[in-house]
Amino acid sequence: MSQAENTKHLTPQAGLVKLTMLISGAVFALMMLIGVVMRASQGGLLDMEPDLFYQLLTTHGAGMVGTAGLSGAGIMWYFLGRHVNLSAKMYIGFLALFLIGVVFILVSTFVGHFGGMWTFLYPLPAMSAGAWEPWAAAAFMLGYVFIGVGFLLYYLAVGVAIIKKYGGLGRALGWHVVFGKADVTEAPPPTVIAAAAVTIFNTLGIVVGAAVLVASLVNLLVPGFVVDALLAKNMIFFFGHVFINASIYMAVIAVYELIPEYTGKKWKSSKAFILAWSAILLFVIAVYPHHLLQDMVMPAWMLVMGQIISYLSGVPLLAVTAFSMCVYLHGSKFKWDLASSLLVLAVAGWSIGAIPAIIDGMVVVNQVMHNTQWVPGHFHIYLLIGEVGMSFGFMAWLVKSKSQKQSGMGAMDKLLLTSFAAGGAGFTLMFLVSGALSVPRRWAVHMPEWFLQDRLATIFALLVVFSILTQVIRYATGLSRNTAK
Ligand code: HEM
Ligand SMILES: [Cu+2]
Repeated sequence: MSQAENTKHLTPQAGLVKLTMLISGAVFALMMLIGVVMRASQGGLLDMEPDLFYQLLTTHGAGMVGTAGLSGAGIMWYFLGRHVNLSAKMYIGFLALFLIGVVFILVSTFVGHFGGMWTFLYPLPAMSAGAWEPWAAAAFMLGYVFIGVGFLLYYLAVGVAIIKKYGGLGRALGWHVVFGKADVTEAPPPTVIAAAAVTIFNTLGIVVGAAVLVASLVNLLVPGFVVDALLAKNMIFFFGHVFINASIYMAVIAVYELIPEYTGKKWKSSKAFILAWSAILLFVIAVYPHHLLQDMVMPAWMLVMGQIISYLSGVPLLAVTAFSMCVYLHGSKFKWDLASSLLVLAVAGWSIGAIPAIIDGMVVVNQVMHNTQWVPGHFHIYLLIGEVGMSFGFMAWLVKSKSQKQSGMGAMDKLLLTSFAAGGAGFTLMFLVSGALSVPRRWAVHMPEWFLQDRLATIFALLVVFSILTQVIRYATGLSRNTAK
C-alpha cells in the first residue's frame, strides 16, 4: 500500500494517543508552573527554602524529560500506525508502567524530599547528608526503572512491527537503497526510517540506564557495594543524552507527516534523508562524551570524539529537516494555522538551539561555560520551542475542525502562537545571557546582581505558561468535539 493510501485511513489506536497527549500537555503545563516558581525564586521574587528548590528542580527535570519522551512516543505511535500494525496491548502496558513510574517519582520528591536531580549522579542519591532518606532515593530510581521498562515494551512492539513489515531494521533504515541495488522508490517512508533509528538507539540507551540504575539501587541498600564513579557517570550521561534526543527525534515525525498536508508535497525518503538518519543513529550514540569534557580522567580520544561529533550532529538535522522543510514550504500554497505554525516554529527552535549547544560542546568553551545557565539556555530552546512546539502543533492538528481548516488562524490562535514564541525566545535568551555572564546553573539562591535576567525570564515564562495552559484547555475541549482523526 502506498503512503498516500495509508494516510487516508484512520490511525488505529488514535484514542490512546490522544489520551497520551492530554496527559503530556497537562504535565508540561504543571512542570512549567514549577519552572516559573523556581525562576521567580532565583530572582528574589519568592521566598523559598533551598531544599524545596532542589526538590522542585528534580521534579521539573525528571518530569519534563519524561514527558518529552512520552509525548514523542505518542506522536511516533500515531504516525507509525499508518504504516505498520502496532499492538494496542503493548501500548497500554507502556502507558501503565509510565504512570506507575511517575507516581514513584512524585512520592520520592514531594513526600520523601528527594532532591538529587533528574541525573541521579552516582553516588549522590546515597549521600543526602540528611536531606532525604534512602527510601526516597530508591523510590526515585525505581520510578525510572518502571518508566524504562515501559519504554522497552514500547520499542519492542515498534521493532517487531517494523521487522515484520520491512524484513529487518536495516531495510527499515533504507540501507538496501543506499548500500544495495534497490531503487529509491523502494525506500520506506520517512516515519519508518526515523522510527527504526530511534528504536535502536533509545533501546540501547535505556538498557545502559537500567544497568546503572540497578547498580545505584544496590549501592543504596548495600553501601559496601561500590560502583566505579566514572563508569557510572558515563552510563548515566549516555542514557540521559540518548533519551532526551530520542524525544525530539520521535516528535519530528509529526513534521514529516503533517507538513505535507499543508504543502501538498510528500516528504520524500531521498538517499540524503536515509544517509542523514543513519548518521543520526551513529552520532547520537557516539557524541555523549560532550557531557564529560571537564572529567580530565576521561580518555582524551573520547573527549575529542565528543567535540568533533558535536559539530557534525547539527548537519543531518539542518540538512534533512530544516533545509528540506524550507524547500517544501517554498513555492507551495502553505496554509498557516496554529498547528502548522507551531510545527515550523519548532523546527526553527530545534535548529537554533543546536548552535549554542555545539558551542558548548567545544572543550575551550566548555572550560568556561560548563555548569553555567548557558546549558539550560541551549536545551530549553530545543526542548521548549522544539519538542514542546512539535507536541502542541500535533495536538492542535488533532483537534482541528473542518471549519478551521478553511479559516486558517483566528485571533486567539495568533495570540497563543505569539505568546509561546515570544515568551519562549525571551525566557531562553535570559538563560543564555546569564550563562554568558557566568551565572551558575542549579543554584537555588542568586546574587542580587543576577536578579534582572531572573525577573525578566519569569515574565517571559509566564507568557509561555499562559499559552500552554490555554492550549491544553482548548485541546481537552476540542477532543470531545472532534473525533474525525
Ligand atoms: C515555561 C517553561 C519553563 C520554565 C519556566 C523552566 C524553568 C527552569 C528553571 C528555572 C530551571 C533551573 C535552571 C538552573 O539550573 O538555574 C530549569 C531546569 C531544567 N528544565 Fe526547565 N523550564 C521550562 C520548560 C522546560 C521544558 C519544556 C523542558 C523539557 C522538555 C525543561 C527541562 C528542564 C531540565 C531538564 C532542567 C535541568 C534540571 C537540572 O538541572 O537537573 N524545562 N527549568
Ligand atoms: Cu548531549
